[in-house]
Amino acid sequence: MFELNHQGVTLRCVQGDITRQSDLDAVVNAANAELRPGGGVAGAIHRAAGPELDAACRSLAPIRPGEAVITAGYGLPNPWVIHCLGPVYGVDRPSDGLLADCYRNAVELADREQLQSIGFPALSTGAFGYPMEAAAEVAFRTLLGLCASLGHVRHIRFVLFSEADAELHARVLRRLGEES
Ligand code: AR6
Repeated sequence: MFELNHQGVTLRCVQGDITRQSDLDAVVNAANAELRPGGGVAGAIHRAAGPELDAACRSLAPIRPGEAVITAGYGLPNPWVIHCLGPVYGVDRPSDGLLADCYRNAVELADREQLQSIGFPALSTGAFGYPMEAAAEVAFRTLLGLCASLGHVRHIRFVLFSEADAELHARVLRRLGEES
């Protein structure tokens, strides 16, 4: 676990499962364009949330790379889910700009909804093939740059599936935090 406080916002990296973060107002889904259950994070979120989530998603789909939409959490322990479509690395271009859009749009949507806490998986780093360290740099640069403008969001948690990914994120966050 690593935590950094930046302009009144706490950024934290933990190893864990995004569907088991019961103290967060919202978790982010690494969605597909149709917002359907799939593999990885999307499969886990839809399994935990139940069929009501799939039904709620139909009227919101399709979404474009970089876009974020919000639904209730249904069977999840969180009241809200923010669904983001990350870029397929090297195919949806510019991949870094579209990945930054995901983080910006998700956290600004949470802020508009007056949510205080949000949890992210490492968007695009599974089926969509984005290299983990480069993705972490984009994520943290984007979020650190937004902290000063957030009125409600106070806690941003990165939930990484493996200990190695959590350590990598902690290292990148520490470095970028020192630079900013
Ligand atoms: N909690 C936290 N992290 C997880 C979990 C979990 N339960 N499960 C996987 N990860 P991915 P993408 C990590 O593939 O690359 C889906 O099929 C995983 O190790 O879920 O944005 C959708 O339907 C990886 O580091 O998302 C889309 O079609 C990261 O979460 C497509 O995959 C993201 O992996 C989206 O691909």
